[in-house]
Amino acid sequence: MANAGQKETLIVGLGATGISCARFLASRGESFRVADSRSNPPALTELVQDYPEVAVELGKFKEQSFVSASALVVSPGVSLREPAIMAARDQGISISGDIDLFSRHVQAPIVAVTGSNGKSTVVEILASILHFTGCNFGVGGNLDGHRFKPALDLLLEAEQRQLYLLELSSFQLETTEKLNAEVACILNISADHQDRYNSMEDYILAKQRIYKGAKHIVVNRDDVLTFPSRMFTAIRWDFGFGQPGSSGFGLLEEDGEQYLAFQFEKIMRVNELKVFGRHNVANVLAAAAMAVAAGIRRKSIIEAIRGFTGLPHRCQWIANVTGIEFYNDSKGTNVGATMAAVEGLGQRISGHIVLIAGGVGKGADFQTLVPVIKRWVKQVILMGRDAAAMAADFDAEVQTSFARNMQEAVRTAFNHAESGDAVLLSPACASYDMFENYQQRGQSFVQSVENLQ
Ligand code: UMA
Ligand code: ADP
Repeated sequence: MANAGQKETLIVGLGATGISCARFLASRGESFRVADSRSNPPALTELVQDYPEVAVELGKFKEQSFVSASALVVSPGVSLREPAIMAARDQGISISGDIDLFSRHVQAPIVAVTGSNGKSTVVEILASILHFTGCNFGVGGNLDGHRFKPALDLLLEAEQRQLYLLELSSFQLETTEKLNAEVACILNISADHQDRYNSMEDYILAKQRIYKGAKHIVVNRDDVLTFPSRMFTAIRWDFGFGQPGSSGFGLLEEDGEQYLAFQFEKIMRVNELKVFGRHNVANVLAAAAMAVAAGIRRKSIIEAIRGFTGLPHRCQWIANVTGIEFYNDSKGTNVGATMAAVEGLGQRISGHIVLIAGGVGKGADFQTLVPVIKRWVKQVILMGRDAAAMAADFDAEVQTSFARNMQEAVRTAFNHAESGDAVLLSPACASYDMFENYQQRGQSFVQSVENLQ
């Protein structure tokens, strides 16, 4: 694809992002090479089939190859601290990611969400709000399930879109110089991916990059880490559990009843929501604030949140077996998510929770879960690679037992529960030690519950 002697862009990573970058650069007639440290990356067959002339380097990254590129486009799963990438950076070679390319070439406004937890839920609520407005929009980014689409694939669609809705991870934001979003929001920040970052500060700074060049920013009044770390000229909106001011959404109480409120006005009863837990109230308020910032009328916002029933694998009710309720929160992959799920469910049921947790801990400190567990949980069943490390962090402060697989975990949890209790799968960990992904883990839970009946 390249002329002899001409330097090419190097796409680093050949997963969903890498192949989307290849499609995008090819569509623009730009020359590129690809490197992936895996021996058989997921999109290899597709690349070889569609772009047989493109050079692919597999296995350990080679510094020489990186420093001889004209630019690097790095996939989110690859750390910028890889020595070959640092060497390229030292040589002044431009380092970007797919979201950077997206923001440079997009022709319609971007509405973007990041945060440690709740991103997919907020994107889903926003998508349903946009449906009510009749807006022709595209959705993509760090999503999975039915909305999965790498951002750059959106720019190759034939359709002209009026708006793009993006879920962004801290990994994607690390390589994004300036997003220039119409509306950008950080939902919340709690510890995650501490195996990738040197410190919590690095993780927060990565998330904060979403605000760069934004016209409107939306912050969480209850989480100062979501406030911009630098002065921005953007219009600022907010959401939170307290009474709202003139710039956003919150809650108001009247005659013992809680209402969602915009500015000084009640808009609907919290009880009318079909999703449960304070975290979901926060998600609804955040999506509503982002929608207002995007100029959407209140009628569409209210209609959409009234009908929103939540996403699979997020605090999803599965079954009642002999008076014991089973909930699947397989997407609870960090401590903050599991805390929210336990609190939300604990407040809803008359009995106690039996919690199934464990998997790949990503360097988290599980001690921070202990107060919430002590308040709501009678027994924790641990499984997966970091089960013993989690038990050590709990320091005998909570009742724990171990299981070798999901069926055993569900059976043990069932034996510990009684009528009025709930069994909750909310692992606080990634799933890839035992499952392909969190969906497969959730399905395994559902199947194991069915096997009880
Ligand atoms: N990898 C290597 N060597 C390489 C390249 C990747 O070992 O040379 C490994 C990474 O360490 C990682 C895996 O391969 O474990 C996948 O990395 P990738 O960059 O190829 O990932 P993609 O397939 O492009 O998927 C990414 C997001 N995944 C990650 O950031 C890990 C997807 O988010 C996203 O949907 C997709 O881009 C399209 O935008 C998934 C995810 O798990 C849902 N995200 C994390 C999360 O939500 O916690 C951040
Ligand atoms: P993300 O896309 O950021 O991973 P999801 O919307 O998929 O977030 O929700 C993942 C899990 O995070 C849920 O199953 C729930 O346990 C928890 N969660 C969702 N929203 C919030 C929130 N606003 N605050 C804390 N935890 C949350």
